[in-house]
Amino acid sequence: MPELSPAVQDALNNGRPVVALESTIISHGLPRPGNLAAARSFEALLTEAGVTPATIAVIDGVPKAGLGPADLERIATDESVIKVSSRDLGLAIAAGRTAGTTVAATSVLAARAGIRVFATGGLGGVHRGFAGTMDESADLTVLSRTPVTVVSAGVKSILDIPATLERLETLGVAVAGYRTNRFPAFYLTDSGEDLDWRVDSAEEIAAAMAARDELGETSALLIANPLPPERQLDPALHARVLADALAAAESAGIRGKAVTPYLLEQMQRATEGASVAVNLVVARGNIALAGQIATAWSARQR
Ligand code: PSU
Ligand code: MN
Repeated sequence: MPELSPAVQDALNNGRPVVALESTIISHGLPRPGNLAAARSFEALLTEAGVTPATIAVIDGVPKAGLGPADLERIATDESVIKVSSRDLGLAIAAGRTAGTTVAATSVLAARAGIRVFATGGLGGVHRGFAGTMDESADLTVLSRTPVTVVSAGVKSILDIPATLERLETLGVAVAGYRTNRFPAFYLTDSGEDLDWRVDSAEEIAAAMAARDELGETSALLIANPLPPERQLDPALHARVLADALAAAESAGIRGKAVTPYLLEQMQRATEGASVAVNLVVARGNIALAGQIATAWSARQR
């Protein structure tokens, strides 16, 4: 559990680098039809770097790490694919469903498979207006008890970032900026929030992973990897469209797991696709760094 593809099985057996990739970004985060090409390009980035990609999803009730071409296409194109967090996994498996896995669900399956490094675009977190809705992503609580290294461009800028950082601290999730002391904000390079820890190389991150193992640490290590400033969404445009998206979600009464996909889609529409282009740059940068970390980790095990 989960079922490993032959390539993932072989790489794990031989101590070669593997990176887990989430699939909700494919099924619910990026718009069709470009999402399929994006999913393929995420895997190719790793393969070209000598790292085995393990895209994680649930296919007809079978949790899988490493998808074949038909499974990847299904996740990207089939309208009946649902979004599952870790709490949903058992129910989705028993019901034979096909699902994209969030950061929370992907982390749980990656950890079960023995995959140490995982890449996403931007983590979930505490939503703005939390006091009224109590909407906080299970990504945070699951990472508090799942020993994976997650590479993410901070958390999505649609969220309450200072509150999310406070929760990460309370929950015992380790956070370090990659070549920065500032927490990134997904579409934006800098959230304005300071970080206590900065790491500058994949080897340094692998060393921290080893030290955390020695301690018996069971929480996640979050590596916050910012966009280059010249690639970020224009901050003025971002502020304007985000305000509109939040207002639209409020008046449409969007709740629960629909909130994040709804807000991302509103941003896509309002920026005429610019936010999608930035989302792809974010995801690719994180996947490339995750590949370097997995490579440094596997070299340490020899
Ligand atoms: N990163 C992206 N796009 C996404 C997500 C992350 O670039 O769509 C997904 C992840 O799967 C993350 C989820 O776990 O959004 C958060 O959803 P929620 O807020 O409902 O927990
Ligand atoms: Mn939520």
